[in-house]
Amino acid sequence: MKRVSLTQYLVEEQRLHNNIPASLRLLIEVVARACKTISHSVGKGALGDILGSANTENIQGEVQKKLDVISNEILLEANEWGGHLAAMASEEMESIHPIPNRYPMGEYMLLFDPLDGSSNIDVNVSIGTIFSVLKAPEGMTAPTEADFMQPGSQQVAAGYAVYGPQTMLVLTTGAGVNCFTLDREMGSWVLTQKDLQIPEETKEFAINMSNQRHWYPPVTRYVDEMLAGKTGPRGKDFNMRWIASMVADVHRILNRGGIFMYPADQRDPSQPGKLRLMYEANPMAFIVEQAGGAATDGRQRILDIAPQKLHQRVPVFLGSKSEVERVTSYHQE
Ligand code: P6P
Repeated sequence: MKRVSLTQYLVEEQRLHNNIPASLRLLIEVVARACKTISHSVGKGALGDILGSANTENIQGEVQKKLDVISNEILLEANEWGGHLAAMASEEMESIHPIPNRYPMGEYMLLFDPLDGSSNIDVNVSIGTIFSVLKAPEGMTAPTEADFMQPGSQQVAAGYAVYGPQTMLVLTTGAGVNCFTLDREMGSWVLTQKDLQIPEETKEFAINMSNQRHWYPPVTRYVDEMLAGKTGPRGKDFNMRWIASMVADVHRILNRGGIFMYPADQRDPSQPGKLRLMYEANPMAFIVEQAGGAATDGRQRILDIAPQKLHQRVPVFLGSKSEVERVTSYHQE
């Protein structure tokens, strides 16, 4: 494949699809640069005094890792000055982060999970950054949380960086999904996979099986049928993977198919699952749909959900279309 940089790709996409105006291109390039910085910090490990707990808690009541806080700061500082954003929101911050008055306010709003899968940091397993871009409402002067309450179908861009054996950036602006690999020697993102397509069929599922006794019947039925293998109702054997890092699990599914599930369960009916709608489920659902897959909460398209709260959680079923449709149909019965 001819070597194409992220910037060249974005400029050429704008010519082709007119869906990446200069301010959005700047936003994507700034986020991509921040992910390079995060990758550098992640890569230091114990050599960089970045492992372990920050001895603080985030809005989710989760103990923050040092890298959660560092990554959040990197994204905030990188995006404040460019004039492309009106506000930001993060898994690591209770309320929205308006652009400081000393900088011009832009037309976009950026949401992110700065370091997803952080329980894996200290054991050297792939983690990642997830981001979502919404347009600021016309005429907005002082951003509020209400301005962020837009369904995922309103996203103008979404992506993630995965910090694994390679550092990769996966991006959609609504015209397919493309993947860039970080060339560490040149410090540049290079287009390495174009127009990723998730295989419609699969033999691989991803779920945390330790929650099995808490699942609702549709999920139990769906998983039991796969576990029954060749002699069961599905007539084929399935494999299971669970990295406990959404970015890594979704990246595998984008490349070889599969279904990722984090369902609601009977432990806490008030909490519909663990994953957050605005900066985990929505961006991943946009990417997965753009790659020919599907993403529901068990009943409706994730991208159709009308958000009520910035940090609201949602059940997630995403990946190969035929499997997502099947498990979703079990919820309708
Ligand atoms: P569990 C990471 O903490 C995360 O938010 C996702 O990245 C991941 O898919 C999920 O939680 C793992 O949850 O309950 O298996 O540890």
